[in-house]
Formats: sequence, C-alpha cells, structure tokens
Amino acid sequence: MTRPIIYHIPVCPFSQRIEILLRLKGLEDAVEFRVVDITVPRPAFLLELTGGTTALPVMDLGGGRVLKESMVILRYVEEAFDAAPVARSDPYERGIERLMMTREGPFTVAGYVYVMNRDRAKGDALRATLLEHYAWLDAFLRRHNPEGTYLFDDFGLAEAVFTPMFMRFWFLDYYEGFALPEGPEYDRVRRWRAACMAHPAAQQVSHDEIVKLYYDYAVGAGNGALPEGRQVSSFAFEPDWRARPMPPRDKYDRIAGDAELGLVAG
Ligand SMILES: N[C@@H](CCC(=O)N[C@@H](CS)C(=O)NCC(=O)O)C(=O)O
Repeated sequence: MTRPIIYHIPVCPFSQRIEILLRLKGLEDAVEFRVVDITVPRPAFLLELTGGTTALPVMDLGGGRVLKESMVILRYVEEAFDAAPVARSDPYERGIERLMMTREGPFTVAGYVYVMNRDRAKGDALRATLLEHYAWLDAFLRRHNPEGTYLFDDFGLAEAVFTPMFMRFWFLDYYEGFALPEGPEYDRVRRWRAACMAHPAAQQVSHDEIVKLYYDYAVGAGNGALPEGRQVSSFAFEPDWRARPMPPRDKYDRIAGDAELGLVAG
C-alpha cells in the first residue's frame, strides 16, 4: 500500500499536531511528509490537489482523495490508524476532549493577532484577550482533572492540538514580554502547558527556531510575506535558522534588514 502524503511547512503548528499524533501512535513512518516552501508560490500540482487553496497541511490519500484542515486530518489519522488509539474511548470523555478542542481556533487567533500587532496602544487589550483564553483553559482543567497534569491521565488528543500553539507562543514571550501572571489563577493551565511542551512526542521544533522563523510575523507580515525593505523571508530555508543570530526584539520601532537577521551575508 502506498503511504499517504502530507504536504507541509516544517515549522507549521498545524502540521506539528499530526506529527505529534503519529509519534504518540508510534507510527511516524505511516505517512510521508513532503516539504513545501512557503516563501515561493505554491506549485501547480499542489494547487490542483487542493482545488486552489494554499493553506497547509494537505493530505493526499491517492486516487483523487485529498483532505485539508489539520483538525480533519488529525481525526482521519486517529480513525484510520486505530490500532493505537490516542483519543479517549469513553464517549463522555471524548465529548470533554472535543469540547476543549473547540477553543483551539480562537486561542490560536488571539496569539497570532497579538504577535502581529505593531500598534503599541492595542497591546494591553490583545494581551487581555489571550489571558481570557488561558483562564478558560485553566477553569476547564480544574473542573475535569483538578489534581492532575493533563486533561486526563496522559498526554492525549487535546494536548496534541494545543501544544504546537503553546510552542509558537514563545514568540509572544520573546517579542511582547508576555508571561502568564504569577499566582493561583493560572497555575493549573501553567502546569498543563509546561508538561505539554516538555513531552517527548512534541519535540519537533525548538524555542530559537520559532523565534527566528517567526520574526516576520512579529513585524506584521504573515505566511511568508515580505516585510517592508526586505528581500528574504524569515521563513527561508537558507541560511539555516541555526546559523542566524537571535532577532532584535524592538518590533514596534523598526523592521530589521536581511543582513541583521542573518538572511544574507552582511
Ligand atoms: N485552519 C488550517 C490552518 C492552516 C494554515 O494556516 N497553515 C499555514 C502554515 S502554518 C499556511 O499554510 N499558510 C499559508 C497559506 O495559507 O497560504 C489548519 O488547521 O490546517
């Protein structure tokens, strides 16, 4: 049987969800991941597969069968490779898991809108909106597993969905000085978040990688778009992110050039 192919951007959080799930199942090789460069137009064959949409990941199951949207692909992988289930088996617990996952979209948007903002006057309101989401998650965890670490007894499907976003939000710590406020109000979600990010199945990306690659988001340019005055995207594969310096944090004052970011020879 030919393996399904997932077209993805290596640092994409939506793709990391699926990588984590496959790792939890011990099935990393069940799917072939093919890398797409987000800084250049999508190849024609890919646009044909998707019917013209550009967002990734996209799963090609062969024979004209194509799935999009990470939550849909995640569910497909869970159901198609059901010998090693990760989702809860009890219908009520599965409902609770799904209830938590309904927040993934608004949570993601809150973090991305915050990092992309360049209007200082809006910073406090954006921070408050993100904190409302953390407070909701905290209350949800307290209600369903007050003494535990994860939503249930172990890292599961809800954790696979949220962990990539916790990791992307390193860009908020770095560029916005964001931190969960000290104190009991956020302690339950703080414990969950820390355990999620430390889990062995979720180590596909690192802090410095996120901070360097997402510099352009921090100055308002998303999805591989070029910020003003720049020739090379911070998402470029070359030079490798490990060879680049940590970007400047002063995102409200200026946009760093290609050389300062280590994207071209200085
Ligand atoms: N809702 C989608 C979001 C996917 C998404 O935004 N992917 C980003 C990469 S992280 C992307 O492909 N952006 C480029 C584009 O939309 O053209 C999902 O869950 O799969």
